[in-house]
Amino acid sequence: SVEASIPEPQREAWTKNEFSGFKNKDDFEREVVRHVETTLARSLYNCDQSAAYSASSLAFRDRLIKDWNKTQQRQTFADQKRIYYLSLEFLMGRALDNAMLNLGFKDVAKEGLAELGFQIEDIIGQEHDAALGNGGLGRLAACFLDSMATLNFSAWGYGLRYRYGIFKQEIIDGYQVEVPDYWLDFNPWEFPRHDVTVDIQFYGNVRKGENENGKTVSIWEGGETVTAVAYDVPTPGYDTPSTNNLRLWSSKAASGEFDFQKFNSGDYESSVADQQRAETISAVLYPNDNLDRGKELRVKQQYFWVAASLYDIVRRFKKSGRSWNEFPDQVAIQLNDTHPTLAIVELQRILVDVEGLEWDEAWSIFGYTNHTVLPEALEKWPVGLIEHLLPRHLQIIYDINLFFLQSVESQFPGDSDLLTRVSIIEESQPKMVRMAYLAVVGSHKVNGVAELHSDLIKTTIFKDFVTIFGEDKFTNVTNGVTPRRWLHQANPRLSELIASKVGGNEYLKDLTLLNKLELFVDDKEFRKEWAEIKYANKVRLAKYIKSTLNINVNPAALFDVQVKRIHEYKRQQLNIYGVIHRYLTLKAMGPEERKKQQPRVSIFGGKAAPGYWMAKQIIHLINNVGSVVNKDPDIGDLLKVIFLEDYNVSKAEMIIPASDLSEHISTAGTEASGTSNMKFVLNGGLIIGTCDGANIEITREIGQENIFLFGVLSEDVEDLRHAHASKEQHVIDPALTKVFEAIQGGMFGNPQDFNAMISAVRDHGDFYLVSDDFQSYIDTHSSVDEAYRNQEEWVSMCIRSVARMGFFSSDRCINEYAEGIWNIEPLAV
Ligand code: F58
Repeated sequence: SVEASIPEPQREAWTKNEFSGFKNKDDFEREVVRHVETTLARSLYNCDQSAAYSASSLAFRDRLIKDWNKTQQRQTFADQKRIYYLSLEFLMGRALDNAMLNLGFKDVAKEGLAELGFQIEDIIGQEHDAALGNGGLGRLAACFLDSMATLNFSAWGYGLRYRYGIFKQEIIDGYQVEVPDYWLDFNPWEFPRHDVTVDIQFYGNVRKGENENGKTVSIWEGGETVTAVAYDVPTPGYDTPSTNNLRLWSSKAASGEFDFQKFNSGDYESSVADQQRAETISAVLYPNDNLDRGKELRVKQQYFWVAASLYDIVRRFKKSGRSWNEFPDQVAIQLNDTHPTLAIVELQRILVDVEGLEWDEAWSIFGYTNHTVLPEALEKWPVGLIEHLLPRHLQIIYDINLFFLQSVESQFPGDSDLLTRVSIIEESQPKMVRMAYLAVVGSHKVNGVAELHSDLIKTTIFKDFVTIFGEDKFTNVTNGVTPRRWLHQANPRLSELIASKVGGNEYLKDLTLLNKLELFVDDKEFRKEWAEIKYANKVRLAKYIKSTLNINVNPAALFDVQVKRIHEYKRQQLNIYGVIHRYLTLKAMGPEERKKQQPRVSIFGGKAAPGYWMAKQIIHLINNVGSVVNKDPDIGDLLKVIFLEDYNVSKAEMIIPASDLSEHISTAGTEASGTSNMKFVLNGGLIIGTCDGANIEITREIGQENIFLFGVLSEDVEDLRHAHASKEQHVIDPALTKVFEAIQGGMFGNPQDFNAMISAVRDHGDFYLVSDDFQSYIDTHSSVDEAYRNQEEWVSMCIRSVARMGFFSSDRCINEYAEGIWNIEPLAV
């Protein structure tokens, strides 16, 4: 505010004393020592790796916050449109390594730390992942923050500051066990803003009354108030001073909620109950991927976060003194899935009830990104639940629906089936609010995340809406990944080798420059260096496997990796059945023939949602197969099966660069995009995959001769499912039958444990078409083995693929959103 700014005459004293952060190695060391001795109150006699990590992070944080301040000042001064990216998940991973690289000071830090007695890798390894997300959707949000800052867009992320992120996974006796992930003990990357708070209401009643200007409006008087406190996380761009803000809200009891009377009279428990209830809202991330469980606490989280964020956005807008009709020129809000859809309703409430404006739906503010067509993942909330928790919002939802259905009726008179189909309220028992429909009606653009997926939503879940709103409302923005984290940070040696051929690090800001690599595909020396780097990355992973699982794997074997959330649609079961088939085949061979086979290491990783029983059985089977195969003397190095515990972002950074082949094998039409497929190819691995999600566009870019595609096409999936359902007994692929017989014969532990998995294929219609795809999957793996035998050619395929991956940068993706959805230009630095 104006009152808080320093008067002109004293400003010189400020500017001359401005702290500008370290600029060289000596400065850096001084800052680290200062933080160890003062901020941490320790000394050189008491400085372990954890203290060195803390102090290094604080030194970098000091620099970041300077850039952050300047960026915010520049954006405020420019007074242009801002992007607000609303996401319930931001899967950021580690920050220190990223800050060092984006700021261009990793070498300085490395030398400085060495002089102080530490190795930089050890220090980086101390950091706890910021794991505020489930999987692809959350990681996409993190890549977008990196790209928006790198491209100098004025952008804010808004999310929730969960006290517990995604659980940590332990594997005990082959089973997944969940352990809470309390990550906030020491988090140098956030700035609590105890002065930035918003009071959020829940429950209560609605009545008619007068607003501040004497206008009659609906007034909502909440029955419970919870305070949102802002925590700011600076997010630096690469090679630019732009540092954007990720604002995460934390819930606490509204002041005055703590009941001293109860406390003094000895009723301690109920006096803290209110406080606990408030804090519960931001306590924990829901660990389901692609499943909507319809829990009240989840809607509470959503409204709490959306209301606090909108209040903040509106407050910032009003400070500029503009009139409301300029709001759409100043604000673009992207809804990451339907989780923030209540923002549409909340904005309407602010405009109509609080600001007293006329009802107007035609504001082009919201864009909605859809990430799934799976019906079980589409959010629906019981009308009664919304009515109880947010009574005024339910009225507004009914109003939005009424206006919408009236316009549909006038466009298509008499089509009552259509009205029933598209109504935001599903007339079921109980009635439900269809959040995806609300998001479509309330947004000016709806995008899918890969071409196939964007086409599919137009012909399936949103078909009627295309008829009503026209094609233009629906668009595609194929996902991308940030090459800073997923190449430069994760694979420094490859990044350096590439830079030496494509004209330096510029390619990290314009990934299409990778195409210069094509010139070196036939360069023997280059291929050799390339192969050496892959081998070194595999050695590193092999060491990790040895140290965590005590299993020896041969780094010269083909590393075949599938790491992602465990889900039937992603088909880890197809992979493990394939592994069993390979094992049976090897066992049936004579020793001479066996020697000719390509050695393989099958590596799995990923978490199952705690309540997803079938996914947990899949993990169990993988581990059981591993414990049989890995100690079979007939097999030796020919096949190893590894399940890596607790897959997360920082482990992905180690695993992805070490892969020869990765698996992206979802049933066609089920994986909206996938983003790890892009990361694997970018790191010089080939992929085996179905014609699904972004695999299709990867094929278009890199050429079909460089990818191993198999399986049915999405247009055939429905028919196949119908055919299964109509048959008495589903005829299963003969090779798969042998696999099932081995499991049921007890080869991999108690067969009972896997009855449900087998039954899903044999007796319940094989919804994910495991049997239909099995033979072509096995055959394609044979082609992989054959291709891998010719190492020179294999490496050429890898290099060619990397050279053609420019399209999959999240920078391209953000530029497409900026132009096609947000209508915003970057801010000159
Ligand atoms: C993922 N969705 C898609 N959802 O499955 C994947 O194909 C896509 O590449 C990615 O989004 C990015 O677009 C996803 O990760 C979740 O984890 C949700 C979490 C909250 C509950 C519903 C699922």
